[in-house]
Amino acid sequence: MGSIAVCPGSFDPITYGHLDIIRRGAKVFDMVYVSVMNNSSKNPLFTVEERINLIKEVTKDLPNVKVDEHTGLLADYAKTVNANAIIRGLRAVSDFEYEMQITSMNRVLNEDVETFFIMTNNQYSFLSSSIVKEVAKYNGNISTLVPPVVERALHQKFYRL
Ligand code: COD
Repeated sequence: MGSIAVCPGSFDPITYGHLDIIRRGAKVFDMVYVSVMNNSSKNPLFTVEERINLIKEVTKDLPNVKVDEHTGLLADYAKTVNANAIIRGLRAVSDFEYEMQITSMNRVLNEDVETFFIMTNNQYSFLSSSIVKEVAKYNGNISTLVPPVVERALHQKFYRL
């Protein structure tokens, strides 16, 4: 059996920071499932379907990346795709405490899965979906933060362009 990883997230929407983690993960693992977790506690800008379509578009050159969605626990999703790894990105010390908490919980819920952290690329260390949405909303330049297809989708949401 090859190595199968899940790269979970909200991806609302996908940014160059996410994409960098996905690309680097895809070099190490045989198969990477990028899974949009349908997390009801957040109030997303994009529907799950829209987020999936954007991720598919920007990862279409990566043959070992599959895009998926899941409602429920990440640990259960990992079992359904036979994953032995979870990939997470780390940006700053502020990410650490939250990541430690969910990593420990996921290990309790599924002892067959190990979480791996990929350190952000310096140029994306400040980048998050929330910041991108904020800048896009006030018509700031986001061309270095998200792929063109995502930039267009954001403009469409905010300005119906
Ligand atoms: N550089 C590097 N990494 C980045 C960057 C960047 N600029 N931006 C984001 N990332 C990484 C994040 O650190 C994360 O690893 C991943 O990319 C996705 O980021 P987001 O913000 O889209 O997704 P999150 O962090 O909101 O995802 C949280 C989950 C949806 C994975 C989590 O809530 C979850 O697992 N929910 C399901 C229920 C569950 O099982 N909960 C855990 C058990 S308690």
